[in-house]
Amino acid sequence: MSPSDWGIALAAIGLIVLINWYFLGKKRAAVAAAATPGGAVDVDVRVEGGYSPSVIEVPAGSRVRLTLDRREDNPCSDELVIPDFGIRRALPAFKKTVVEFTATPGTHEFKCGMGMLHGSIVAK
Ligand SMILES: [Cu+2]
Repeated sequence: MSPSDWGIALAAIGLIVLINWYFLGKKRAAVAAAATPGGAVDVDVRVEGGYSPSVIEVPAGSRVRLTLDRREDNPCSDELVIPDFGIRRALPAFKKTVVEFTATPGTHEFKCGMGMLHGSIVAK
């Protein structure tokens, strides 16, 4: 292989590493939250260009209190929708909004009002 071939090979490897890091990094966002003795599960979610964490694991049947910390005024994340629980809530910019629901067993999607940002609540 010529030196330029090596350069291309190294660039390709670097790109693969970067892509893996990006996607595997996102999967690591899953948070397993435990119920406190009081009963409710508290989960903090940062809203900024997406939801972080975007996958939230909670015990099935638990009362969940999501605190959404919106750190942007991008209109995309104006609203939070959790269809399975009939929730549609405005998220004021640069404020924290608390949303409560009982997590029935299963995977429940949550998203922005336009359906562009996604996350899920996994209750099992
Ligand atoms: Cu949106």
